[in-house]
Amino acid sequence: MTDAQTIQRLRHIGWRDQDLPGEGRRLARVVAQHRAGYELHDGGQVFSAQPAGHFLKRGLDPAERPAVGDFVEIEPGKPPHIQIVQPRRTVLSRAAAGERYERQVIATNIDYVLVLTGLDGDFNPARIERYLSLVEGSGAQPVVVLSKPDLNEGVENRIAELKMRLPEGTPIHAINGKDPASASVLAVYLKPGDSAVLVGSSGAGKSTLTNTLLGSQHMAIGDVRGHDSRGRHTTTYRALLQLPSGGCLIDTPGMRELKLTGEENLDLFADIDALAENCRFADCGHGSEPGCAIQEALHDGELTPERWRNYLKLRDEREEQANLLESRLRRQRGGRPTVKPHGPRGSRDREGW
Ligand SMILES: Nc1nc2c(ncn2[C@@H]2O[C@H](COP(=O)(O)OP(=O)(O)OP(=O)(O)O)[C@@H](O)[C@H]2O)c(=O)[nH]1
Ligand SMILES: [Mg+2]
Ligand SMILES: [Zn+2]
Repeated sequence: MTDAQTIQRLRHIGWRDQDLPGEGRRLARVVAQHRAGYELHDGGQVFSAQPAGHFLKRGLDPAERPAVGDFVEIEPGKPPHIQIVQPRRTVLSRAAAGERYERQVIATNIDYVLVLTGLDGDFNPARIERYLSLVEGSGAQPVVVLSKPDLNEGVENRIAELKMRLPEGTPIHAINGKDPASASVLAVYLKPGDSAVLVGSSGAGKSTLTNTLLGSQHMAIGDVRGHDSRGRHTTTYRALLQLPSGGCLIDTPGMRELKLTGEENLDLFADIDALAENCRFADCGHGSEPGCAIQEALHDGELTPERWRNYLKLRDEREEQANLLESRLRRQRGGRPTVKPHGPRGSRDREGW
């Protein structure tokens, strides 16, 4: 097969470059990761592969291991082995839950992050802000998608509330995930060559929407609990699927915890930083100081207490995580082990979130 033919085939699975990386190795995209190994797609077929030994070394930053969305070079064999991860165009990550600082890659080489929230008991603007903070550093565009409008009467009010609260220009769509006509507004994010990842709480309707866009019942769907709209963690692994539209969509398990990595800019709250510039004292604590612009904005209703609290929470968390990241990098530079030895499952695969 000529390079042009290979590129043509890889385009079906989201390859964007005009060229192939050198060496003539076979290239494929990671479409799923299981405890037992990876599933790859080369634009023509799906096959299983194992990571090469160097990806399993202790102390290796888990973010450097192959992740769903990656284009990887493969060494043929039975099974084939992933040798090299191609440079990532974009990366969406979060910090893993637990004591030890660790970045966990959610998806790579994506153009859009579809942040899905149910308009039922799942609706939570502070959580959407948290997602958007994580998306900021990824290089991908955030799109807020509100599911289950058919279960809620106050849809317009909730959209208006979000429009006020989120940065201008953030796309917000309310769609019934079960209805193909309704879901078709997302087609602009799923054109041939585009890749998008769906994130959101368990039960938000990620797999329902995936199936609707796919036109088949590929992913399992689970009920939500009546009293709090929570899902049952039905999806347990990330899966990249080719859509009939020509785009690629990654469905993910619902996330329980969404810790910042410390690399966020929190640009989403730039208006609050600008407000604080107007405080009379440069070191204003925004408490009872005279001439505090934040207190004034809270008093005037220009800034809601809820958003202010969320900003403080995310800012402190970002700070704390940035310090942990910094000390981790310092240790790495010093050449000492960066993490305590742990079992083979410790950081390799933490699905189930
Ligand atoms: N009425 C209504 N129900 C929906 C909609 N979207 C999803 N659901 C229902 O919500 C429940 C959860 O859907 P799933 O697609 O399994 O949710 P999920 O986000 O994939 O959940 P996890 O895999 O657990 O993370 C199912 O009962 C769906 O039928 C919608 O737009 N309207
Ligand atoms: Mg699911
Ligand atoms: Zn102040």
